[in-house]
Amino acid sequence: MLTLYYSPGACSLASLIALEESGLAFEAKRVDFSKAEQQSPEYLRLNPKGRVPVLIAEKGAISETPAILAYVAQIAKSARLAPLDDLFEFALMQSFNNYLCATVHVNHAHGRRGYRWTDDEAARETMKAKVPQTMGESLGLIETSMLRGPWVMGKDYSVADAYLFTMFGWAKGDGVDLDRLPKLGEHRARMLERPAVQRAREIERA
Ligand SMILES: N[C@@H](CCC(=O)N[C@@H](CS)C(=O)NCC(=O)O)C(=O)O
Repeated sequence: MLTLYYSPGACSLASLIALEESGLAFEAKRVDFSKAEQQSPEYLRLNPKGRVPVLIAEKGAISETPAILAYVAQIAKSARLAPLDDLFEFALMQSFNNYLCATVHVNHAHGRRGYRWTDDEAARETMKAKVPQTMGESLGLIETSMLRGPWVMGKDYSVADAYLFTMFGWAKGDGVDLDRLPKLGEHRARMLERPAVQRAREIERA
């Protein structure tokens, strides 16, 4: 049995959606950030990074969203959550997911988690003020050059869609002008129609 540790509103939503899409049996365990549970000794034993998500699989723990998404897609082959038969297309999906992980997510974190990079309060405010621009630019690049449509990889849905949905869900709160991202808005609407997405959001709300 797989166990996913998640926190509502966090990037772990992408992994929750992927697991719901996969049809695999899994348990979702909530990590309460308001109680700093991600820093508890029990949680740090599972994921010493002190972050969500972490997926506990038979052989051990997997952290980092792109790794979890690729693993889920690979072990649930029949759910067709990645272009598993085409190594080049798979690499492109990984390229997309890593852009979300290493650039888009980091842009977002500069707004709420600036203390990771500086102790200087004024510098943190400057970083925060930059978020609408950096998030707007990176999502703008996805809108114009990376999202093939209707899904990220073209006609076939993949775990990259779950990840994009999660990151785009932060855009409004980050002060991004959503009117400039119509394709992403349509992608979000398509995602919201998927039963797996609805179930994952219910888990977050419960
Ligand atoms: N690169 C990691 C980032 C994980 C991450 O930063 N998760 C955030 C939530 S979106 C977290 O756990 N934050 C808790 C904290 O900073 O204490 C991934 O993609 O999984």
